[in-house]
Amino acid sequence: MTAPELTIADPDDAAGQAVFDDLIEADSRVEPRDWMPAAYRRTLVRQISQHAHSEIIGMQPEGNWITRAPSLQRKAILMAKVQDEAGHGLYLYSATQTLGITRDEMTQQLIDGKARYSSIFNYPTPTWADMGAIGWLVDGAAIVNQVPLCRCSYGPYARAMIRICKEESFHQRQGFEILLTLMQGTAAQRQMAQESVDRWYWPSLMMFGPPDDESPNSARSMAWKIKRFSNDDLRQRFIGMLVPQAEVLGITLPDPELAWDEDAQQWHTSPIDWNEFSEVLAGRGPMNAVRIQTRRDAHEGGAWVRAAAAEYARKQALRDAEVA
Ligand code: BYC
Repeated sequence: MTAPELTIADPDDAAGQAVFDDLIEADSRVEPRDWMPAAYRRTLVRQISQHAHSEIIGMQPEGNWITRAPSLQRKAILMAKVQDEAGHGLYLYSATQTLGITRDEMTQQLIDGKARYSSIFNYPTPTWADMGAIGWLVDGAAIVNQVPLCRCSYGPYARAMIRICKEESFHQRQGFEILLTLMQGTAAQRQMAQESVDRWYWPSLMMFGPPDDESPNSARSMAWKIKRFSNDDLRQRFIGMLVPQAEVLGITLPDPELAWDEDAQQWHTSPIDWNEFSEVLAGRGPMNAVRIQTRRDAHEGGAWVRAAAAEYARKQALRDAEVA
């Protein structure tokens, strides 16, 4: 697949820089053919492709439960959710392609283990309650992180995020509803829900990235209005959203120190285990190797579909040329 035709910026174009600065200052959108600094382009390729990969890898932990969902209705809902994630990945790959990289290149980086994707998808899903915890915590964190991205300065990313966020809201509610049903069930079901939240809570806090003083990309991304809020600010907002919802569920968030600090006007938490986060990012999380191997197998197994589609397109183009 070829990259869309682009005028890649002359990095020393002072007039282009001035127009770009004005667009950012005015809170307008930068579009694919606009001049943009090379580092802005690189940052977007990095963030949007990582986001796309996260959606695609994120299908695996839940896909694992489609055949085992406890009812036909649960199965249909879960299948729809996982399909939504495939769709999100495709919008995001398309948005990244507008920056001059091909989907083939991005896919190759992913299956070669060279690309990042969200740390959260390197954890296993051994119980049905994990479908609830993923929806409530993982999609919940995704919404908090992604709603501000609807106002990101890069037009194609911002527009993709609008639809994605609408679908994520549905995902979050379905997760909450799974947990609520379990919490209203038997003692064993309540225990399963709590045990799952115990496992997913801390990794979901890590989804927002390292603390602000250890986040090398934040300052520049915020100046460019790609990111609108810092990692820690969003993490705080997420905790504030969870606390009342946990009360409704009757679930305990697994942090004995969690409390609202009136003086600091923020949530006080136990220390987050950033060592665990680094291990997962370094490829040593519980499921990193399985996730990449599964994606690689799927890509290789799908080669015949790509070949068939390309051949169909070639024949179609020939037929169209004959008609013309
Ligand atoms: N996992 O300077 P920082 C979903 C990396 S999909 C892995 O703060 P930045 C869903 C970071 O990339 C959820 N890596 O970076 C799907 C950087 O490394 P590089 C995905 C992480 O970019 C299916 C380094 O750490 N969401 O919700 O300013 C089912 C330093 O970090 C993580 C998105 O992708 C992490 N958690 O901020 C259900 C949202 N955190 O690239 C749900 C879009 C940090 O320099 N992305 N790193 O080698 C973002 O908002 C930002 O990229 C981040 C990180 C907040 C994640």
